[in-house]
Amino acid sequence: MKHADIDTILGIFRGGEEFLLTTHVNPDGDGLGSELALRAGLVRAGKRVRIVNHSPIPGFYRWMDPGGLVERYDPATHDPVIAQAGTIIILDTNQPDRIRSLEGPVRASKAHRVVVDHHLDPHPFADTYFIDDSATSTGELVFRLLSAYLRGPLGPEIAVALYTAIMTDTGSFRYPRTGAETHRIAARLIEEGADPPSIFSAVYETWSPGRMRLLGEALDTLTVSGNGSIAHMVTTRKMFAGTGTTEIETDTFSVYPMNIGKVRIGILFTELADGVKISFRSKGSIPVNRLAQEFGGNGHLNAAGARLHDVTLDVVVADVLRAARKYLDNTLTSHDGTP
Ligand SMILES: [Mn+2]
Repeated sequence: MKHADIDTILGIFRGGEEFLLTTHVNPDGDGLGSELALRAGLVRAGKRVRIVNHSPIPGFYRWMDPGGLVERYDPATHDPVIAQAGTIIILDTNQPDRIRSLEGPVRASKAHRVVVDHHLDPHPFADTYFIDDSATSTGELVFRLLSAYLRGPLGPEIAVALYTAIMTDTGSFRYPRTGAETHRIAARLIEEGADPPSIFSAVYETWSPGRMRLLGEALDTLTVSGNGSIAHMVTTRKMFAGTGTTEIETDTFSVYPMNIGKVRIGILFTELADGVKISFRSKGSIPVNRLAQEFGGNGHLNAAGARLHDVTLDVVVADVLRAARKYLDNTLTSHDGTP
């Protein structure tokens, strides 16, 4: 696997004409903000850029794309575009199956495939990797790239997109890896036109009453085990139907179990039409990315996820809780060296 330095990526930017950007299924603020910022920067430099995603933009992020620049993948429209793109940049994931319906066409394209990401354990499917798993967010990496590429001011469009990316992936500047550099970048983005209260409000103060009821029902399922160290919650298809919500609206629910003082591992199980999604959180040195890997997922030391297909919720919950208990043993610490 070829890990590139910043100059290699800048060379790819300068040498390219047609770029296609994409991110993971159910895109979050980091995936979308990174795409929109990078698009704006490349367009300013005279490049032709399209953003094509597997999923539509979730409702609470739709304000980020007033111009409708993010296209939803449609084979008839986009397969030729993907085939002809000179460069494809995959943002905020390093696993090809996470781009879902784009995986086949992206793999088949003759384009140069670049991954820009901050997750551990990249899969070898692209041509060039720009990965820093000590970064809070892909937005931080795009900031580094665009600061070097554009030289002058970034401007409000890029600043708002990147501030949103970093704010959402750091849990509003409180998750591990949020350091002085992250705040320096945030300060620069504010100077360039990002307004923290309005961005916070646009992302987080947008719930429907149904989403709040869904959270209430999810909290009702909260169960503490492992001598008080593990807390898990469940959301089901029935809850989504009853509250008029979808699985995307469980985004951020996984933080609630962590609010319990003694809890060191928090798990949210989300029942899907075709399986179960699991979100893991941990405190300290407990490597939930390794716990997630046991179930085919990946992520960071303190935040990770997995998706299982053709399984039932009850069986998954029992299996995962059994596996999670092993990680409470303090001798079992991370091999990946991240703080
Ligand atoms: Mn991210």
